[in-house]
Amino acid sequence: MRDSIEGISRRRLMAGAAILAAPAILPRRVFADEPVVDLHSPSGNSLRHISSAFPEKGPMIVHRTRPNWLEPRFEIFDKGVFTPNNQHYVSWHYQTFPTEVDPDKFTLAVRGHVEKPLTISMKDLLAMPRISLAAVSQCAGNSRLYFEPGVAGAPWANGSMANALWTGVPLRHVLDLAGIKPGAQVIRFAGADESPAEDTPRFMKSLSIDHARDGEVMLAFGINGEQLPLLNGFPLRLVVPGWVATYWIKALNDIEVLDQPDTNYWTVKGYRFPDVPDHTVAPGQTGYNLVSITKLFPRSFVTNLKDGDKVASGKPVYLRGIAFGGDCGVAKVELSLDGGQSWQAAKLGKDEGKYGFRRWESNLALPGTGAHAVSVRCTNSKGEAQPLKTTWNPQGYMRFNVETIKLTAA
Ligand SMILES: Nc1nc2c(c(=O)[nH]1)N[C@H]1C(S)=C(S)[C@@H](COP(=O)(O)O)O[C@H]1N2
Ligand SMILES: [Mo]
Repeated sequence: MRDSIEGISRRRLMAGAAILAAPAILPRRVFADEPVVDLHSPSGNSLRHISSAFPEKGPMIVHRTRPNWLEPRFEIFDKGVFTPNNQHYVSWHYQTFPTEVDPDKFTLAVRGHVEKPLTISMKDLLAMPRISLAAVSQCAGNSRLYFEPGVAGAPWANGSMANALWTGVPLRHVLDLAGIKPGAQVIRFAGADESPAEDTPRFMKSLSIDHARDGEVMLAFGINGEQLPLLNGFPLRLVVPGWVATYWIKALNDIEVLDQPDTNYWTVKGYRFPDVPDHTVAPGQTGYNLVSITKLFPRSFVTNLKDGDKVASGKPVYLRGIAFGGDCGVAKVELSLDGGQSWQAAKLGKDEGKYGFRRWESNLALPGTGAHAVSVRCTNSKGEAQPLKTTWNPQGYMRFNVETIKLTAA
């Protein structure tokens, strides 16, 4: 296996040198000759360059170069339920993200309200008990480009999501080694990207102690059997299965057990959305509370055809896609040709784990020639279904409504 997880070593130091050079050669004009993609945003602002210039990444749609906002073309989600590492989207808040990492020197601190503060090396971690599980990492702002009216924030199309087989040490194991003291309240996580300015808060998120000790939250060094790409948090990241990627701290080097609530900006103020049904409000609406985004919601997409495609009439059209349940598995995926009045079940593919993507497929008979709107809906194993009504909030967070594509049969 290329780049085996055990093989995190000096080889990476060599790669590090090349990685360091990459951001420096990425001014806008580099993209002049590169392909452009139209993301069909309802509010304009649809054209993006595609670049293969980023380290360990294939062709990526570039929303911002520094710090990076990169996503793959949506077609790649048709190839299988595991997103290739070189097509895994990239998002960083701050320019201070690491462009070079020496895994021999990298350490993870476990400190604060513990019996025994620890400084753990990658070698130590690689010798600890490990688990693997499939889970979707999705940015809270995935699909923000399709909010109508448009909103501020990273203008993601539908590709700031990825499913991977993650390998790492259960966080519980490391917390038990350090020994959480009685009176501890929350556990806070931070990475190697320091605060970029004195008045700018370091990027940090926290989890309750029970959640952190659930045996699934992990310190991951492996992704689909390889080491983490630098831009995805090499050499170590937090994986919080079923929760939004905001919590999945990259280049994780600091775990702090607090004996009081976490009052840092990113925990208290950042990443909140309206505390109303489906987290959906009308533009201009006021008088609601905000609540922190935590778990993922069910979503589903058609991947083998796209909006506007032409299909042959007179025979069923083969449709295929992916779905995920959020913080539990996919119970069913259904299709509708009448705007959600009636639904027919699609066939589900192999279950690779409840937090991952699940493939679905269907042979759908279109009633006659002309335009047809095809809607797809996922219901998760807790019975939560994607809403028909389009989700909207001023922050552009957590779109999860039923998606619809138009096909023309001729
Ligand atoms: N250290 C660190 N971790 C971070 C972030 C960050 O800015 N710094 N961004 C978070 C957010 S909002 C997202 S969407 C994911 C993106 O992970 P990826 O780049 O591996 O896709 O990382 C999360 N972890
Ligand atoms: Mo994000």
